[in-house]
Amino acid sequence: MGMLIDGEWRADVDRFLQDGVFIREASMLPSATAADLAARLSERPAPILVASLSCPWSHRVTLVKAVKGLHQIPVAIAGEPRTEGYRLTESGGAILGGDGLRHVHQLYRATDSTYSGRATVPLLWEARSQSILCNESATIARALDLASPSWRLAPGAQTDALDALSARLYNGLSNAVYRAGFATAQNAYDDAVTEVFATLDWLEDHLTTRRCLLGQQVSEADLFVFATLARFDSVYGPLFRCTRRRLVDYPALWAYARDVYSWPGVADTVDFQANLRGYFLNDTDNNPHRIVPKLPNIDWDAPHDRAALGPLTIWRNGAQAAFDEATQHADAC
Ligand SMILES: N[C@@H](CCC(=O)N[C@@H](CS)C(=O)NCC(=O)O)C(=O)O
Repeated sequence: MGMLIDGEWRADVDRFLQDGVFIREASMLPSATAADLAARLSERPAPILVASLSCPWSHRVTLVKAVKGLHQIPVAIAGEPRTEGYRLTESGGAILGGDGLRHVHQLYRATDSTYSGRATVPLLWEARSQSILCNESATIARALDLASPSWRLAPGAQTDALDALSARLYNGLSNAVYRAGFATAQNAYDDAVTEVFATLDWLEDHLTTRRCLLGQQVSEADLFVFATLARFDSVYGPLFRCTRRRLVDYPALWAYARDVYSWPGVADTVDFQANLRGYFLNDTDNNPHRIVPKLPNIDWDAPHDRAALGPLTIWRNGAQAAFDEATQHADAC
């Protein structure tokens, strides 16, 4: 793994575990607010999003960007092989324009020459100031939503409800799969995996009668949970031992995941092979020989048959409006 200590890359410092339980470090860089970031996103040149194809926190942000049609925000991809943490792909380094930019940790050091902490993605990079504006996916996602104002994935009136839902799904599912996968003690694994499946059972129940997490309304919560569901059967089952059931064994949840997958822009953000490689080639604690498994065919394009639960809606100008499934709701930002 490795991380930065006083601005120096230290390969010998590993992920943080306490009594066999994996603890994800909170984003350590100071961040502008989502509203300030949204204003910066309308400047030209726009800040650059640095994201990894396999990382679910990056995926949350690229999903919001795609569904809101924010094509003008450039993306630099950080990907495999992971030497000194996330490495920038050649095209990613070129987009960032820095000669000799190879690693994400260099962006952190440029921002704060004495930074101590993990060099995580996603992040928003501002070329003019040569600094990271934000390294927290939830804030970046809200900023992108605000930057494209004609409709909202996280309307102001619903942010408290969405924050509570996000916290529940983060603790019980999206981060709990990592607690299962990175556990180094049986009881830590048992606790995590119990939470994962209790949360999936709750989602199955909730989504049996609702098209989306907020009823019929498309929201950021659907995109956030989708980033985890899209990795469940290929990665979190086989690699992180979340094996009690598969996503495809949950009729409503699996159909819901395919419904979200069919929304405009979503499929283009998903790279199933990059997900597999990103985890199986780099998590050498769980997969020391770096063998990438062959998986059964999973048909994400199968009809989801969820229209009977009602038409999808969006939050536009303080009211529900139809989500035209064939059109991107793009804004020029
Ligand atoms: N709070 C961050 C967490 C992001 C995060 O943990 N990203 C992982 C990739 S999936 C990462 O960059 N890990 C590298 C490391 O921890 O060294 C967010 O949601 O933006």
